[in-house]
Amino acid sequence: MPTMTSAKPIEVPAIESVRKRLEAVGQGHLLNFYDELDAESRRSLLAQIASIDMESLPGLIRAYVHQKPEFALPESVAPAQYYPLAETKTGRTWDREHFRAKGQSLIRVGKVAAFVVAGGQGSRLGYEGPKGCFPAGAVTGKPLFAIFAEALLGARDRYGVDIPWYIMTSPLNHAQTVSYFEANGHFGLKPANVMFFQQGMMPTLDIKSGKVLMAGKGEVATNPDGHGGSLRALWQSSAIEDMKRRGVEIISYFQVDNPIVNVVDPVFIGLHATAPDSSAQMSSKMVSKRDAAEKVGVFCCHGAGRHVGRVEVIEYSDLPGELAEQRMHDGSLRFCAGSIAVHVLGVKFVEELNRNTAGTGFALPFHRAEKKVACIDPETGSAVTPSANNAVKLEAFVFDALPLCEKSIVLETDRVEEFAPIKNASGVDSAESSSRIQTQRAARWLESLGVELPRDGSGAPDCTLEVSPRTATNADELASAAAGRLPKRVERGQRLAL
Ligand code: UD2
Repeated sequence: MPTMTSAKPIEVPAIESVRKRLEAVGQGHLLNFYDELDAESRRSLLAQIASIDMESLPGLIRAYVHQKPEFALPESVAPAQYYPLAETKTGRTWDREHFRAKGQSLIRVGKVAAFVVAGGQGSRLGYEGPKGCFPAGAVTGKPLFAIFAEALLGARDRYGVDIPWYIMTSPLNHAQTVSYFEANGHFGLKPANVMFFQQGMMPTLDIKSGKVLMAGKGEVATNPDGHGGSLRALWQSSAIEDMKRRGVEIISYFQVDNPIVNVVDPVFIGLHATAPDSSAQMSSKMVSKRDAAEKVGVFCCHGAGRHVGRVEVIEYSDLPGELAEQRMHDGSLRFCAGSIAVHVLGVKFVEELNRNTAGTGFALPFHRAEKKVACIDPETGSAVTPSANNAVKLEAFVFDALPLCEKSIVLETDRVEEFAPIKNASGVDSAESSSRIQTQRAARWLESLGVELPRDGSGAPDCTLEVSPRTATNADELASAAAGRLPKRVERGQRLAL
């Protein structure tokens, strides 16, 4: 199975040159315990240091540690235009079937690859392993990775083509992820079509001094560089090269936490590639925000200035309250387009982003997160278990590439059809809420096909349902896939997987 490396092998430089380089940027403490280390630990520490762009640190520390960067609202910010779900909703009419046909033909000829960002840890979930191994099927308890594999097997059945799948891991979960796929026979996919590569890491910084934290005497504390790091990792790992060799031009991007994501959506792909207001660089899906306070980024556009018309996601924490609350005449939110972190990217776009800066890579802005990070005291070497935030982690966000696109489209989708993320151990966005949405979606599809369903007093389905994306990704596909084998009715409390 192809495992791509995230960067060229690193040559370990001589200790004296490393010391000089570190001292020049105020990070000499990283070698405080060097003399105590055995030969292997010394090598590994020097290799880790060599992999970090030390020269950029003083600038980053000034910008993100010694101050909190102020968010600048784009000039005359306006809500982004979008292709609405109900074609009459915004007065914008469009021919869904036309774009579906366009997308289907691109998929059929092998121009589309799937790409999941799976480098983050499931810590919010209280789950130890890679998040993609988390049991997510409402009835079967199938892990997220198995469900996505079934979506790709379903696409193969429907379009008669193998869709290559690129999986971005991080050093925190790479080996575990790869062995999980091996142990499970790649969930029925051809191993040659499943590619793994690791994202980049950033040094974790002390919140007061900006000095790089040490995880141990021979180990620098690092954190994954955010899902925005995927745009560089796709390039550095040679995944883009591999795509080009296969004739892939379009990347269907999704997060590892959403079991009902439409992994290969022909309508979205068709719009991205052929709509007149798309430059086929990067496109996005949105759902209507539940309420003004929902914690999702919002699609906006620049109403004036150099980037007039360009689309941008503004994080909920950066969107001023008075804008978040603004209403239309019908009472709906003016800034209603919530990001579900589903995108389509052009292979050419990712390549150009990386090529444009003569091999040094392009820079998305970083976002600062304050965290508690266990480390050692750089003077004494004793362990530090912080009780308050002691660290700044820097992460890039993939949606910050949107303003780099000439023209970028946003497609509205229905929450129940495509968004049931598992992020928290309980409550909102938990396995339980995801199972409820999976059931709700399947119930809709089954009822539209004439199956009787039990409902409780609140109108919610009184059963548990799961439809594998291999069987269907919408009611029409379910009608043809399950013709003749659908029950007439589902019993109260029944658990049914199709
Ligand atoms: C993200 C979006 C939010 C909304 C939501 C939808 C951000 C900042 N917020 O929130 O606006 O769209 O998703 O579900 O993006 N990942 C990596 N490497 C990293 C960091 C993350 O692969 O270094 C992956 C991670 O495995 C997961 C995804 O990116 O698949 C989302 O990351 P998150 O859980 O940090 O983002 P979240 O859910 O807070």
